[in-house]
Amino acid sequence: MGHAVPLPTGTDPAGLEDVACAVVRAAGRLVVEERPAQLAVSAKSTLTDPVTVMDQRSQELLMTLLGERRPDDGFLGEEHGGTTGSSGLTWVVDPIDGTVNYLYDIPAYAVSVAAVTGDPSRAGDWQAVAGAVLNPVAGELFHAHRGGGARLTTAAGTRTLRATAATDLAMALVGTGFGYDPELRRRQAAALLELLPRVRDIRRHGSAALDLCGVACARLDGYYETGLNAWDRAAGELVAVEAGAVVGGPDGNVPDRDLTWAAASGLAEDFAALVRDLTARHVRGPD
Ligand code: LIP
Repeated sequence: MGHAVPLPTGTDPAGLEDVACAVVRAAGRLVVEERPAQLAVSAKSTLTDPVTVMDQRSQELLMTLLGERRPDDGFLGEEHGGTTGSSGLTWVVDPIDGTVNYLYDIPAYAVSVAAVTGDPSRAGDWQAVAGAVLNPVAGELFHAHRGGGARLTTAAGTRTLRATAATDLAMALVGTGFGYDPELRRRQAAALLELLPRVRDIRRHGSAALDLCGVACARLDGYYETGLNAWDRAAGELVAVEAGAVVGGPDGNVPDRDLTWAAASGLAEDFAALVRDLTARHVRGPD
């Protein structure tokens, strides 16, 4: 989660959480209700790294809504260069996290929005203050603010989230994901080969934001991935920590592109040691 970055004077984390919830709901309605039958797709980093017209429309809507509500804040989104604000807060946005799932109409994608202090372009130099992750098809809204706990709101109501009480790696259900670059995927597969016999099983849902919320709501005991950007993880990390999970990276508690992990607190020490070792030897190491 990075080192503590002071909150700008007058910051209201609970109010920022309400803003995050409101804007992800609006963007969630857009991406579900206006999803065209024929989805126009273009490639980003590789041919398997898509962006759709709905990613762009969702981000434009989020920029507009956040600009109306929080005109002095900065903005950093997956599909758009950042804008610097004057308030000391920046909104970090993934307009559709799990774009491949969205493309295939698999109901496991999310709109993820977080308000952060510090510089979200530099790992470890920012901290989430409030955030929301919405799975618009499942109608599941995960939300939290710093020091305020984490909640899941559905049509049935709102409940407080707690990560699992897991302590045994061999019984841990672990989420992960893979990058868009074939060489990275080869390395991630080599790490997975060693991990799989050491845990109960893995799940690959296709959305980092939902995987981090999965740890928060006890649907996963742990999660790890290489290659995540701030927008993939800013809100989900906060939800996980506020639900009592531990979040970290390759060294200490700072997640970054090399490694982001989250785990139930009783599992965290062993899980962190395992995924750090596998990542260092297979993903970041020499051939
Ligand atoms: C996705 C992540 C997921 C990862 C995918 C992709 P996107 O983000 O949320 O965890 O495994 O490769 O990076 O590109 O759908 O916003």
